[in-house]
This record gives sequence, C-alpha cells and structure tokens, in this order.
Amino acid sequence: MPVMSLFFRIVMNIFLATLRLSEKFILLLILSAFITLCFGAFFFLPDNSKHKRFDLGLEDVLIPHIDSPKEGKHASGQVVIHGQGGHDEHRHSLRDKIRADHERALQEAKEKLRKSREELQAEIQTEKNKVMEDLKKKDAGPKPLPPVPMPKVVSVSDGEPPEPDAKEKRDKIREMMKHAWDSYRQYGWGHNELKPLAKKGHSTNIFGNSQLGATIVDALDTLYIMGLHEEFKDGQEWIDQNLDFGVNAEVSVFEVNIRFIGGLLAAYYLSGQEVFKLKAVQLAEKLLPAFNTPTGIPWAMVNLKSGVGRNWGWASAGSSILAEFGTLHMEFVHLTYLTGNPAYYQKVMHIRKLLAKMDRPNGLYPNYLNPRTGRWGQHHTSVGGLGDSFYEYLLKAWLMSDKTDTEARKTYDDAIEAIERHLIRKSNGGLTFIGEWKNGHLERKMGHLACFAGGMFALGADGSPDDKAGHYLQLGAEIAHTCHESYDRTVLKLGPEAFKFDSGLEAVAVRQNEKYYILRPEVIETYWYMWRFTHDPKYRQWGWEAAQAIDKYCRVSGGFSGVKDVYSSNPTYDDVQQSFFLAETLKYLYLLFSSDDLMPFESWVFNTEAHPLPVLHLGNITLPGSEPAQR
Ligand code: DMJ
Repeated sequence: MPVMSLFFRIVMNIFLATLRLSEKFILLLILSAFITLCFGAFFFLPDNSKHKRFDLGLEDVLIPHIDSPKEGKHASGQVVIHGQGGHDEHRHSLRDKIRADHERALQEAKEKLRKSREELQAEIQTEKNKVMEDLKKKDAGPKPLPPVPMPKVVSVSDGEPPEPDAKEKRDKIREMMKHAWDSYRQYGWGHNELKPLAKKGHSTNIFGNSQLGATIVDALDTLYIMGLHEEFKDGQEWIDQNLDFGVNAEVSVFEVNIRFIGGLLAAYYLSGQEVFKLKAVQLAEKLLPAFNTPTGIPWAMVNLKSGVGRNWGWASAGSSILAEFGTLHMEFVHLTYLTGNPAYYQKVMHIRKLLAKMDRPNGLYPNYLNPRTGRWGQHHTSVGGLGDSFYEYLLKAWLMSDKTDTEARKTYDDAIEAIERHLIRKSNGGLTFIGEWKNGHLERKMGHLACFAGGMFALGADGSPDDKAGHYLQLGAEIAHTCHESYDRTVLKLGPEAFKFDSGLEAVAVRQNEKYYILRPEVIETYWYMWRFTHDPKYRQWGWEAAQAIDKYCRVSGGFSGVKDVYSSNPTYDDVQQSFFLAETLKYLYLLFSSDDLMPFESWVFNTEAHPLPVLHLGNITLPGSEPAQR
C-alpha cells in the first residue's frame, strides 16, 4: 500500500478514535452523501471523449496502464488502444472500479465506527509499524557488495617482545594511546580532531566543514593492533551509526583517501567487519567526481555532496599536487579488488600512464601538474611535502602486488636514481640530507616529512637494480641518523618542521615558522623500518627518546598537543591533537617495541598514514580492468 494512503488511514483512525458515538453517525452521513455525489457526478457527466482526439497521443499511452483489455504493442514496443470500442468498454470498467472502491470505503468506515477505542488504537499501531518498516526498507542503503575471496590475512599476533625492557616501553606507548583516545572520546567525540587544551573538537580545511570523526577512523587499526578492543568497538559503533558522507563539505581527496579509506579498509581487513568495507566504498564513490577533469588528473578537493572539484588556491597555476594525485594507488587497487568495480583501478592506472608519457626535467617529477592542460607547473621537486608519498606508493604498489607490478618498481627505481643524483647530498659535517629542487637550484633544506624516506629506502633495498640493496639500506641508515640529529640538536629533543644545511648550519631550523613539532610520525617511522631490517638497538633507543619527549612536552590533561618551538625550554602549545598521532606516531612506536611477527612485511604493506593493507597474492586472478599480472 502506498505510504501516502497508509498515512491518510492512520490520520483517519486517530480522528475517529477521538469522536463520541453521536458525532460518528453525523460524520458517516456526511461521508455517504459525499461519496454518492462523486459517484453520480461521474456517471451523469457528458461523454467528451470525442472532443479529446487531440489528446490521443497522451491517452493512448496512459489509459491502458489503468485497465485495458485491448491493449497491445507495436513492433516498436509502444502501447496503443485499438478502436473506439476500446474507449467505451474502458469507461465502463473504470466506472465499475470506482463504484467498488466507494463501496469498500463506505464499508470500512462503518466497520471502524463499530470498533472500540482500544481496537482502533491497536490498528493505528500496526499501521504505524508498517509505515516505519516500509520507510526502513526504502533507506536500507546500498546493496551488499559482491562476495570476494578475502585475501589470506594472517592473524594479528600479540607481538609481545621477549625483552622485558621492550615490553615495559611498549606498555607505556599503549598507555599514551589510551590517554589520546580517552581524551578525544571525552572532549572531541565525532569531531575530526581534538583541541586538547580547550578540550573541544577541532577541524581543518582538509576535512571541509564537517564532523566526520577523522580521529576515530584514523585510530581504529592502532587500537586493534594494541588489543584495545573495547575502544575499537566503541569506534565501530560510532562509524556504523553516524558516519555519513552525504555532507556538504569540500574535502581533500588525498587526505580523505589516506586517512578514511585507508583507515576503513585496514579496519575491515583486521576485524572482518563488513561495515568498514561498505563505508570505504560509499566514500570512494564520493571521491570519483574529482577525476572529472580534462586529463583525468584529479582535483585536490571535492565537495562530497555536489561532486564539484577544484584545486588549492596556493598551488602553482591551478595545479594538482604530485603527492596527492600520486597517493591513491594502494587504496584504489583494494577498492577494485573488493568491489569488482574496475573504475578505481582504471583511474589510478590512467594517472600512472599519463605520467609515464611526460618529459621529466633531469628525470625528476615536479610537484605540480595542471589537470586542465596536462603540463607541469613550477619545476619544484621534493621528497618532503608535495612530493613524498608519490614515491612511497610506487614502491608499495609493487610490494602490495606480491612484487608482480614490475612497472611500478621500475618507475620507483628510476625516480630514486634521479633523486639521488640531484637532491641527496652530504653536509660539511657529514650528514646525508635530501634537499629540495627549485627551478634548477638545490635548496639545502630538509623537511621533517622527508625523514620518512629513510624507511622507504630500507624497504625498497631488497629488489633494487644492480644489486644495490646494501647501498639503499645504508642510505636509509644515513637519513635516519640525520633526522635523529635534527631531534637531538633541539632543547625538547623533538624535531623541527624543517632544518637547514647551509652557512655552517647542520640539521637545525632557522626560521621561526619552521621550529614547530606537530606530533608528526616520519622520523619514528624510519626508526621502525630500520629496526625491522637491522635490529640495531640504537633505533629502539632513538624511538624511546622521542616517546619520552612527546610524553614530557606534548602531554596535557586533555590529550597531546603539538608545540610551537622545539628550541624553547618553555614552549607554547598549538592545541591540536592531530589524527595522525594516533594513526601513525603511536602505532610505529608500538611496533618498534613489539616482536616482528606483529604485522609482518610479507603479509602487510602500510599506506602512507600507517594503515596496513594486505599483500594481494593475486596468483591467476586478474583485477577487472587490468592486464594479467607478470613476474
Ligand atoms: C600524514 O598524514 C601522512 O603520513 C602523509 O603522507 C604526510 N604526513 C602526514 C603526517 O605528518
């Protein structure tokens, strides 16, 4: 029964239930008179069908849908009525139908009047329930995704380290995670991030004007890995009941991909809970309009509701950013794998193909690419901000494909070779650093963000060309050392946002606006990778130094905050607990003090926000839209 008619009946019942018996009789009389009038009017009105010939087009199509014994179909499939006789018969049958309807309505009204108030109320309740059920069915959301074989996900071990000292440190990191999570739970729940001093929610423009619970999604897998299952369940419940992407918010495609889609996919693979997969796919669909550009290079931002995309105002000549459009591959491959929808895979492969065809100044990839013209913007190249995770995802695409995506590996190797030639230098004091290339000139400055590259070089060592594995492991160690120096040369023992190797300066920040530390993970990330590949105890020691400094200088009663000057013994807080602190910094620290069987590299590849995605042992399976895998 249509919802409107049910609604009408409920109102009618409520109305009847409130009337006294005498009032009911009067109402019945009025109702009968009205129905008789309608019926008579229909019956005695003149037949004007002859005057309606001009309407035939419409009539021919519409009438048979009501009730037409003579309807048929043209070869074209169009419905027609044959002859005038069809009209007369149709009119009679329509009249009979109306009469029957009126009689039924009258009968129903009489029966209603005979019923007691209780009976009527029970009826109202049943009808109400039916309406609710119908509405629920209508809103039941997207259809379930097609079943796919879950990749063989190794069970997550406890990872308890054999060394009692490491165990104690690991427990401390877990306690820090509890403090960060509990504070967010108490003061910022549902907001994207937390202001730990103001003790309220926080958000930045990367999430638009939204309350999408970024911290919840970003933190889930860390909670899971740490065995904080109650907290995980709490987060899952919020996501299930509140996470809605149909909001009018202009978000960063890159950030939403690495934090939300990466976070949801990791939570799905770890826990097996379908809700995470569904939410990841719902969100991914909202990101797809960002690819509607003349070149297929996505916009940096997209409005989740309208699908309108645009680029950051500050980016060179309306360009998209290399580290943003180049950091979608891992998540999008998994989306195609899980849904069978080739669109995701094709979008990222299109980006790869387009980049492969372009000229590269000195073999380097500039950070800016115009999505309208397909031309590079300013010739700036960086392994830090704006470039970083593009290189990371080339390597990880290869690892995640069980080393079958050799095109990705080759692209990575070529890019790293050019980077080594043009961007990596040794300072006078013997520190290896990665500078920034700006229009043919090397700026001898390294960002905190670029410190992740130590871990990347180590991770890519195995499989590098010309048997240079030892060389790249060594390069990773040198970057780790330099980044540790950038921490060690500060008052707080926390690293600045950027540091120089110029005019006698070695690994220190010069400008005031580069002295802050915002709970970033990259240096600790590199310690963890280096630890896994070498088991040199200095990496645990360095990690512990950083953890202690964070606990001492960034911890406040309402969570953890960034600090504005790592060279000041009395620093001020920025009052933001970044979601990546829970997703990455604390996760890497925890793994650093765990045994290697927790999230082994043979089975897991971490996305750039530290969300683990399983290696896809595709074997003979070919992803929809892809070429057969080659070894
Ligand atoms: C994280 O969101 C990701 O690691 C990203 O790739 C760049 N850096 C931030 C944290 O510093």
